[in-house]
Amino acid sequence: MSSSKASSNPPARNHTTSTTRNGVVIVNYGKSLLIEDSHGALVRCVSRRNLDPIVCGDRIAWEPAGDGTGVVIRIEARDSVLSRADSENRTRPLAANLDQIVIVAATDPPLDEYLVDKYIVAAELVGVQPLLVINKTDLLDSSARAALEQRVADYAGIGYRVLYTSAMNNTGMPELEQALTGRTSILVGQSGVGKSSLIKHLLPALDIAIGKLSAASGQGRHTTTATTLYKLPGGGNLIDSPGVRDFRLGHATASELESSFREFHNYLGQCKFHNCRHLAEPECAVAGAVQQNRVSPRRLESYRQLVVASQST
Ligand SMILES: Nc1nc2c(ncn2[C@@H]2O[C@H](COP(=O)(O)OP(=O)(O)OP(=O)(O)O)[C@@H](O)[C@H]2O)c(=O)[nH]1
Ligand SMILES: [Mg+2]
Ligand SMILES: [Zn+2]
Repeated sequence: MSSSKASSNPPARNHTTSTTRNGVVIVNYGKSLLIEDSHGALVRCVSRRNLDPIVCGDRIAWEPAGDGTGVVIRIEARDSVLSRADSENRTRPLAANLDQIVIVAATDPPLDEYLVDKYIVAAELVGVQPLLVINKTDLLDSSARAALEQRVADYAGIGYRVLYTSAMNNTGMPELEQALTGRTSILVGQSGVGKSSLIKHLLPALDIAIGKLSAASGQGRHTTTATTLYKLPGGGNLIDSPGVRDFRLGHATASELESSFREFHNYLGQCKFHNCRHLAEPECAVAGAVQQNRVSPRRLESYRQLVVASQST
């Protein structure tokens, strides 16, 4: 995927004046947003009213308003965008111009493989690499660790990279740092798995208010309220996002869904029915692969749940 900067794009003819500047969106608070200008300065901006929703990571064009703030006048073309469906099934962008989706999970809160699968499908649909990070390994004794590795083996077995970390005792940080350097990554996952804690380790200078809110509320929940982009000291960007209880995929066709399960690829086109959807059809090659232990039954179940969910929308 290209990571070309907005400044290398040809300028659009409309709305461009001599005062137009480039910037990258650091955080969108709703009413206002913070952008980083081409000199690295943070500028508070508002969006021109006719613009589509602006998200973290967007490359934008803006104009100074004269009082130290700015007005975003254009969103540059996106290389990639991670989206979700809202409760009314409208597709909502979450972050743009990503190279990698880092799915953070733990055993506290419990590992939710269906959620992990949905993020992997989202990454496959966006065309960016997923990386699975299992955090809080300090909480696991050797038998709990072995049981967890067994559950995660599905992912490693089909070629997804899995890293084990502990933000508590600093395990796995060099590997994580290496996987993030030079890229734009977003950390996603349930609330409380340790996304912000990992970022704090990677960016010790930043005072992320980890756990303050959870301590105050006693809920341990939603300590991160707005998706925010941080610059990594070794190069690259890391986007922290608020934890979710659920993640609903944006619209995907049946063929997009089956293609997003990479271990199905060898079997697609080999089912008895050319339009087999691998639900309950006879002589389904994907179901056959499950019988032969070549495909995980749990992954096929996730696929089926996603097909059924996409039919009901
Ligand atoms: N034992 C242990 N606790 C951790 C670890 N990482 C984070 N925590 C704790 O888990 C809690 C949640 O951590 P956060 O970093 O706020 O989690 P988050 O994923 O950013 O949560 P949201 O912002 O709500 O999505 C805090 O109390 C952290 O101290 C870890 O590796 N081990
Ligand atoms: Mg957080
Ligand atoms: Zn089939």
